[in-house]
Amino acid sequence: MSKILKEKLFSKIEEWRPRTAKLLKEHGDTVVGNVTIAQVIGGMRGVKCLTTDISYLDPMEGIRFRGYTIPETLAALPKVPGAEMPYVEGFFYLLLTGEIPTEAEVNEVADEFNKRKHVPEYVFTMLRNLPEDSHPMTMFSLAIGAMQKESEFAKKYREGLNKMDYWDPTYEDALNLLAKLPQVAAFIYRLKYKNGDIIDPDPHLDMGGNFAHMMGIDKPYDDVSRLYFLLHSDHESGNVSAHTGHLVASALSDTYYAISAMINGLAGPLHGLANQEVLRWIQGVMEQMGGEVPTEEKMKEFVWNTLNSGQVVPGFGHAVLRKTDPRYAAQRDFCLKHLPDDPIFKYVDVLYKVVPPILVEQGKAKNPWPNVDAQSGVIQWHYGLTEYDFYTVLFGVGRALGVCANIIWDRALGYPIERPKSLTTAMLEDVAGIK
Ligand code: CMX
Repeated sequence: MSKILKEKLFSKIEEWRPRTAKLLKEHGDTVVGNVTIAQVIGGMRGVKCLTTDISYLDPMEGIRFRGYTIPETLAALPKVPGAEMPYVEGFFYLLLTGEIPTEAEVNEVADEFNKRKHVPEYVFTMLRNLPEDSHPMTMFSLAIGAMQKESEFAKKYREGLNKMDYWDPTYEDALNLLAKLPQVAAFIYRLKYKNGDIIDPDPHLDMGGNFAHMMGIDKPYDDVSRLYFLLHSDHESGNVSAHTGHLVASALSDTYYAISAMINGLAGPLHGLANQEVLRWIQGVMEQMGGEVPTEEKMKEFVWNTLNSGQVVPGFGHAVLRKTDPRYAAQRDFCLKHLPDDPIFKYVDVLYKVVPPILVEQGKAKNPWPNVDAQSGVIQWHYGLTEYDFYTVLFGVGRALGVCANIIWDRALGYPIERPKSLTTAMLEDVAGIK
């Protein structure tokens, strides 16, 4: 088995360890920020208490993966021959090492993924035996949890593992799991929506190409998949899915436990499930409109009805971003190029015009602009994936890339078990000076 990625990663780990050690040893008491009562009660919004080098989210600019914006990432990475989009495998190399891989390095990682992609039969048996109306995210989380018995980390830990070596079996677990996720996801889709008519993987295809093949969807769905997995991979480490993965792994629960938990966090409608909610909401509007694209006036009415009934407008707002999400913009560019006349894209475009001013007028949302989920479902629908309950599974395959990279680095840098402190209401009243 070729070792280029692992050796490169280890050289980066050796470079990084003294930096973290120095910060802790010589600057451990330096204050990073204060925490207010609003932050304690309000979901720790903006509290600077995590660290990651995989990606950074600027409120105005959006995400950078290892310092690269989305357009820079797409331009710099080696492309799959005949495709517009880069290899997902090469993108994972970038997340893990911070370096743009050469063609040869990408091929090596793609090879590595290919060798590890056999999904154990018991996963399929278990999925077939779940209730038919199980949500795809439940099926995905359970499938990942079921594979925990394959964990190299758990095995090595039981045998006695030096803390300095934790990262090694974590890396093995991460690659073993990531290589299998596309097939597990495609299996869930075809089991649930295509009468179990399963398509076997093609050993000659890259991750995105193979996923499209196993879904049974023609080109350019391979590029859609590559773009989708890349865009959804990482959004620094405070979001619910990334933070859940980090938190669970901090107890030295292995990658399978951590990624299964990550999927559960992603399944909430305020987080990843918003992509299915957007399509569900638009379908509701389309039904009422008899399929016609509504005027801006009519759309405003639908948006206000949603707000006035105490619901959120899915696909808009963000806890950190204060501008249009560049992940939204990248998908919009794709729509303008490949599906400009799609009726749902037209709905999404009208929403882009009407929702932000309404959210500003309502005066509650700190960010009135669309996020990644506002635009992602329309592309899936266009290529025939109309079963929107499945959309968050796609987000999950992508997010696992970033969270796995983070977990490997967590173990490499020896981050401890996470354990913040809680206070009682009476203690907060005391701090506030309330008698
Ligand atoms: N529609 C209606 N109200 C919204 C809103 C939206 N799209 N976005 C924010 N608000 C409301 C909040 O519910 C909150 O109301 P209350 O004061 O009544 O509780 C108020 O505005 C302030 O919220 P905020 O500080 O701007 O936003 P938060 O950091 O609390 O929450 C998020 C962020 C994403 C959960 C929120 O914007 C939201 O619910 N958006 C819709 C769901 C969505 O698209 N989620 C996906 C986000 C991206 C992802 O993780 O995949």
